[in-house]
Amino acid sequence: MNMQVNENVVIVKNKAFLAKAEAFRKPLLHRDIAAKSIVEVVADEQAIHGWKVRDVAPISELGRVLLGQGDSVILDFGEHVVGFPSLALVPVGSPPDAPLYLKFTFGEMPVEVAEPFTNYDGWLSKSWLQEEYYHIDILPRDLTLTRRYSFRYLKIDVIDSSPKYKVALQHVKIKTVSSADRAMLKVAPDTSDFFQALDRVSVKTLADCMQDVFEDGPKRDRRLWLGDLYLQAQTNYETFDNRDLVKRCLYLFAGLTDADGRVAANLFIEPEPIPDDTYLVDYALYFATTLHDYYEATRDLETLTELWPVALNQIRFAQQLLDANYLAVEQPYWWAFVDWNEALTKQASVQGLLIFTLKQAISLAEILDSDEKSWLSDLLEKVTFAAKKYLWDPSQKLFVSGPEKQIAWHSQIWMVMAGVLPDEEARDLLRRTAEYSPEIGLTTPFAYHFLVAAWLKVGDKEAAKQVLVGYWGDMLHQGADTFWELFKPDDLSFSPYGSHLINSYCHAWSCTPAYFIRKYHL
Ligand code: RAM
Repeated sequence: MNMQVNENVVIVKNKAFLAKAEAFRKPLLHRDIAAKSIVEVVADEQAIHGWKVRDVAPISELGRVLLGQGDSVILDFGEHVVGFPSLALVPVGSPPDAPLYLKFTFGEMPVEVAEPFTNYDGWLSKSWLQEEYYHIDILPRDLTLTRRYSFRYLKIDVIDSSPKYKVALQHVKIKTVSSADRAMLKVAPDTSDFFQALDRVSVKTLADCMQDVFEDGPKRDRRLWLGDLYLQAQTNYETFDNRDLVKRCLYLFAGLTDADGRVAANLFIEPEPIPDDTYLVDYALYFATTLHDYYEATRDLETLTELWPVALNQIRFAQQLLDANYLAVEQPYWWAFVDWNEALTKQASVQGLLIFTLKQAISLAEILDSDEKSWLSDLLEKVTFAAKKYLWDPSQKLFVSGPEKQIAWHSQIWMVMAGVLPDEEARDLLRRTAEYSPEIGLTTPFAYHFLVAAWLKVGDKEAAKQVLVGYWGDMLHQGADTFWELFKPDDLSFSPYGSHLINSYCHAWSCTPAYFIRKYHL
């Protein structure tokens, strides 16, 4: 053990765990993908963010496109890619008498290559916006970009050459990186064409987020978040089944807890794994649920035994946030995630997730024949009683949350996931909620995932399918070739960060249709 003090938190490094995580680090796999076509982005009110892409010429024409001062070209790679782009630059005209000054702009979505990033006024750092300026002193030149980019569209602007020469581009391609091995991809089930398309895009989303760890998004934040990991791992078992990567991620979190044993909500991976100083109780509980699923998928008793105390500490963390009545207490700081909805009161969701987690922990305690089982069972009884007594509104027949007794979709979903009502009543609850249509609704695929899971839990496959078709299918209709971080069908520019330019459009927590379709044979 080794104690390291971050600005706000003491980190307890478990070197043995970190060494295990390192041992499961594998070299990334590569593919070379060439740009597919020359395109333009045109304004279109019907298209998402107001821009659509139109083919201009096949890529074979690229060598004939001469670019001088102020000229630009947009290339479409035909699919979402993550990796290191390269190209050859050839001068045409007089000998180059001045450096070539280029700008590269990368877009997962058309809007990113259509609108200047100088328009960006969100609150996340603009350094996430993918653009790069290059001075090239010597031509011709084979240029490989040194940063990793995540995109489908690449815009190249010639800011300046000189009046005496222009430049032609050749061999524009990318060396992709991923830890998803396509050869290991399990065969997709025999299902409708539409569900196969959903599955394909989900698998692609997951593959592009599978890097040295399960990243949340290869464009942004490019790091390991526990909530995302929970859903990625589930989808991974049904698709690439890269168990070592899940194991690596679990050991990374377990190797970097704080002095109370809490796992951070996310980890930075380079130059070495570093926990962020953000502790979210729901994300901490997902450590236990991810471990539960990992054991279910692998029966790896050694890992379960080693990481079990870490999982228990996350339950203790949640327990500390309960009041005398065993109710989760809303905190005045960012204490739980649940969804990007500022108006959401998270009490009932966290209460439900704690119950859900306790049930899984008890099943693990049984496997391990652990003495902690009686403590966990006692806690389960108390938090379940509290949920039914204080959070159930018998007049409205809905669960309420927080001091204002807020009615949110999330609270109903999490109480269903918790199984506090018998299945039939839980199904009625979901139907009633759909009719009631709470003002506090879901904003992310992360939250919608649990809606689908809740419908499946109460045995309503049709309703689950409708969410997949209506929500993820809507993204598909809007042109998604990987699923997005944020999607509000009634507000297509929605972003919790103040600008949709910074949203991630290939986001881990959105990859779960493949999980549902494959696991539940939808
Ligand atoms: C954002 C990312 C990430 C998520 C956190 C809570 O930064 O979308 O995936 O887990 O929020």
